[in-house]
Amino acid sequence: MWRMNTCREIAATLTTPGKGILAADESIATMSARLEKAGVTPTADSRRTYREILASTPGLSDGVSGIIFCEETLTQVFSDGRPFAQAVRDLGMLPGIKVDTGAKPCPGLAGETVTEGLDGLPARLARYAQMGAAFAKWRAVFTITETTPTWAAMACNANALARYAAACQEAGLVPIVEPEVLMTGSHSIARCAEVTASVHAAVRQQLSLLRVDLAGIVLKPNMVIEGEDHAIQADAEQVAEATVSVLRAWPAELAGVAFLSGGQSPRRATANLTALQAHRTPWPLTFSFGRALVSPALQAWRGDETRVGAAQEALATHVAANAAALRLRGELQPA
Ligand code: 5MM
Repeated sequence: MWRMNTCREIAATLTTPGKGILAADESIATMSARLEKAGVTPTADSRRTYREILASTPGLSDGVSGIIFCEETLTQVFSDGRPFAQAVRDLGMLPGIKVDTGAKPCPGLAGETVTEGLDGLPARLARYAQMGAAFAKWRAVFTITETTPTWAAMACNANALARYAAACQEAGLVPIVEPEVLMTGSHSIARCAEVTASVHAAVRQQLSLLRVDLAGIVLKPNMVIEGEDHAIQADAEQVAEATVSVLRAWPAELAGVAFLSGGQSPRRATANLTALQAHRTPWPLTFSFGRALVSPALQAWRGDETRVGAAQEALATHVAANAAALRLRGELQPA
């Protein structure tokens, strides 16, 4: 029971009004590719330096409640020798860890993936908790085509997400549950709404079967949005309306919703987050952006130690813009 209370308290902290979550949990492969593209040689130390620059941004905790890292970062230390988890807590934020091992081809379902990482998960979670992690993250991905995602892919991924969430709560870690319907493709916003609703229904069913306490999880969904190759771009009000319509199926006890940015430009992600605040919902609607927050910072830094201040300023600016969007919640909602 104490673990359930712990999870509820951590989930409430993560979804504190006016704050969001920073996703800095790129796998070694993804992070290395992004560093290389920015002209930085990818090594364990350049990945460490980059994450320290992000986490130590002055004032970050004004708009960020928690930071998600990958396992490599959680085993690393700040340049003053403090382990990342400790340093982030000292800075007033909660450290979290991505615990899935990635989306892998799903046997039996040609072209679709299932996210793996369940083997040995309880032992890993106990270790991460001991290292100071307060929460975890697991991401399932779904691609929209004429024939996908199939019910089978939704069922497999929803079951894995629920098993992960149940294991996290047993370990006293809050699970961030991330079912991501990708923007890849030319589908309409209506098709994204239909698929996202089906994915969420599968996830809710599995969470309920495994008795996951919804007050002790954070849902991290995609916004409902057209595919990146679709001819017409929906405006922020349309995205917000479609997104909230799908989310309404979630019960009021859910601790909160923290959106991923999914490849939207930073400007569009913030505009959509702002429009979402005009909707009255029983759960807070916040951000857990990766690229929409960190891409400008990486571009500003490019591995140059004289540009650390510029990188931190870029991150702080984008965090402030999104935190400001959250603070409009009271003002934008109808009386
Ligand atoms: C930061 O990227 C995360 C890890 O991705 P890989 O394991 O593929 O390297 C990712 O899970 C991220 O947390 C979410 O997709 C949200 O990030 P965006 O950039 O979509 O907001």
